[in-house]
Amino acid sequence: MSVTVCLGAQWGDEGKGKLVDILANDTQLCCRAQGGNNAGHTIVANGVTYDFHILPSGLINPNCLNVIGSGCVVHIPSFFKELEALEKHGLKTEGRIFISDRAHVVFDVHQLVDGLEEVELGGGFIGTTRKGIGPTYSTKMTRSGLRVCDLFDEELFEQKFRRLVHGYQQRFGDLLKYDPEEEITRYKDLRVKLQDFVVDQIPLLASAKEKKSKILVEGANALMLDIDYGTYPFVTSSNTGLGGVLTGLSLGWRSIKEVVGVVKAYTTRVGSGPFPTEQLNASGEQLQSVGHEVGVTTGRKRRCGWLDLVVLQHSHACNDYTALNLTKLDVLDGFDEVRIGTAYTLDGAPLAGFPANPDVLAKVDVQYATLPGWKTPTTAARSFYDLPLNARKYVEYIEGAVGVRIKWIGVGPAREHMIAR
Ligand code: 2SA
Ligand code: GDP
Ligand code: MG
Repeated sequence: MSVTVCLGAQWGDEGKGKLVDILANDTQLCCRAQGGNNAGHTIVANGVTYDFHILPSGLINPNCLNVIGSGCVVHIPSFFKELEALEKHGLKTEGRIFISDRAHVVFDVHQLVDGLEEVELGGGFIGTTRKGIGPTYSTKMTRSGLRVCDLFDEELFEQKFRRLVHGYQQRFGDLLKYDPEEEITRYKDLRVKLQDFVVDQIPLLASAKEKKSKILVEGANALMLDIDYGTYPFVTSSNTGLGGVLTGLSLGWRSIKEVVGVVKAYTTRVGSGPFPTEQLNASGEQLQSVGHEVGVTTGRKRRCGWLDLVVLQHSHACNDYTALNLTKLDVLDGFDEVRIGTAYTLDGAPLAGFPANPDVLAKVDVQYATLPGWKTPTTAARSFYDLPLNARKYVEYIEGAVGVRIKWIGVGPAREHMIAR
């Protein structure tokens, strides 16, 4: 068995879905290990634009099975809604998508609580997607959550679910405007509809191992949103790095052959929290508009800035990438010069490593390298040497600073807009 893991190396939306779709061509199984439908991946294939949230991006390839692993959190009505949208696009998904019976269930009440918790934070709000991700991982950790396997015994489900809701009612009182009966009733139909999609992920992956299948793991969100290594508390509530792959799926470490860090040629972030290379100026606006930087799940404008090598070095230190995919190089085509954050200083003194404290991170000054732009369209390039010299220099600068080979370069949104080196 050989496993390739694709992980976001920055704050998300690097273009993981596109790489996963390309690699799925030669893959038998594509798995999600963590996160829920907070993720958003846009894939342009065969002239069609697909939006994925909880579903793995391997679904576009007709020969690829797809698993939503034990470490994920799933809002079941949204799962079906997304499947139906794909079917409308002509994708045949029957028999190719499975959910682990150990995955936790996101209920509507979790989504309402997500909103209430954001209000509780006042000016310090996280800027979540309000998809109930944080509350569901919280109830997982306090052991009051429900897993997919809990949905199938109607009586026990009701008991556990009412206990969960009761806990929230005690905490929020009248602020929680929610009637559990409607959701309980909805599961009468949903559990029947869901049955064929539920698997014990452990024998499924063990059998893939026996058959020496090629497996892809699609990361959701990204290392800087990791609950332990990201910019806490402005993070999501799962381990988005390599750790989350090992706990979220029963694959074992020995089978992992490649850990690909997906790196956008500049930086974006959605939601609150420090962002040292953010450009609140014309350059930031150019990145936002040329890169069409709008959230796939919430429609929020993404904050934009220059590439940050301190972030990438921290990300590599945590995930130990074996290769990188640099994406959206074409978005820089129109700039006279491009800048790269190379180091942080605090009160004039250089900082070693990436600060854990968000208040420190918010105060750092960034040192930049300025490289000449290339002012030439790159989307038609199909090999490294089709790229203008200054674009190649930009790629090599990043490769040298991170110390990891850039194996793929994205020069446009479609499948064919990818240079493999
Ligand atoms: P949550 O909802 O609890 O996971 O939010 C916590 C933080 O994580 C950020 N987050 C994301 N950042 C980038 N992209 C995400 N997916 C969507 C996309 C986002 C969207 O692909 O565009 O549509 O807005 C994503 N999901 C979570 C979030 O902004 C919070 O900072
Ligand atoms: P993900 O969450 O990491 O899968 O990324 P998203 O799909 O949320 O955001 C990436 C966006 O950039 C999508 O709209 C992609 O279609 C688009 N994209 C991916 N790679 C490239 C590229 O190399 N160039 C351009 N211009 N767009 C790209
Ligand atoms: Mg995304």
